[in-house]
Amino acid sequence: KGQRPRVLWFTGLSGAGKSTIANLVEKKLHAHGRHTMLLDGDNVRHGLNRDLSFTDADRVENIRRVAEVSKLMVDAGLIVLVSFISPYRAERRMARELLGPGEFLEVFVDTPLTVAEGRDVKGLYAKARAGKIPNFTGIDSPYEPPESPDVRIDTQAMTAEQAANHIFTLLSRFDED
Ligand code: GGZ
Repeated sequence: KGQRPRVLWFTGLSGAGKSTIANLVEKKLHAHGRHTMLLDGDNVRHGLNRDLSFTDADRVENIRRVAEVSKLMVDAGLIVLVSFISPYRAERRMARELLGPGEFLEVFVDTPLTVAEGRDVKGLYAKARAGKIPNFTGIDSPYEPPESPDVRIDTQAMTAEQAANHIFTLLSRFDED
């Protein structure tokens, strides 16, 4: 259960909690002996995609490469956890279509802008409001929320640990389909 190679694609605003939850899900998968790969800005934007900025075109290219790399990893038998804002519906759809049927699960980490900005753990929203970070998602760059995500996490209604448990349970259930 929960063995099948596929991509768990986390999308949501900066500071929504994507990476925290993805890391907890990965721990659970490891505890159950599964092989995983977690792709996020920390390990991708500093390496493979270090030539890319946050313009519309570069975000599109960021997500395209991440989708292609994810596909290679799924083909290698991994469960891939992808944690990027991935703000555009068209690019998320492209990723879904690139992967095989049932291999792409969209996880919407639904934290409203007011909440993410209110937390502002890294102080990025304050900088963006002050005009020091141009094209910041939610401020002067759009975020298009998923219309029918496979999983929606209301981060105001549950802890990150509860969210991770929920996703882990759903993963085993998706395997039965
Ligand atoms: C949004 C930005 C920006 C701009 C730097 N807009 O909270 P973080 O810091 O750790 O996560 C954000 C991360 C977003 O990169 P992604 O590769 O996930 O974005 S996308 O999918 O849209 O390509 C934030 C930081 O990078 N960051 N500048 N302008 N977030």
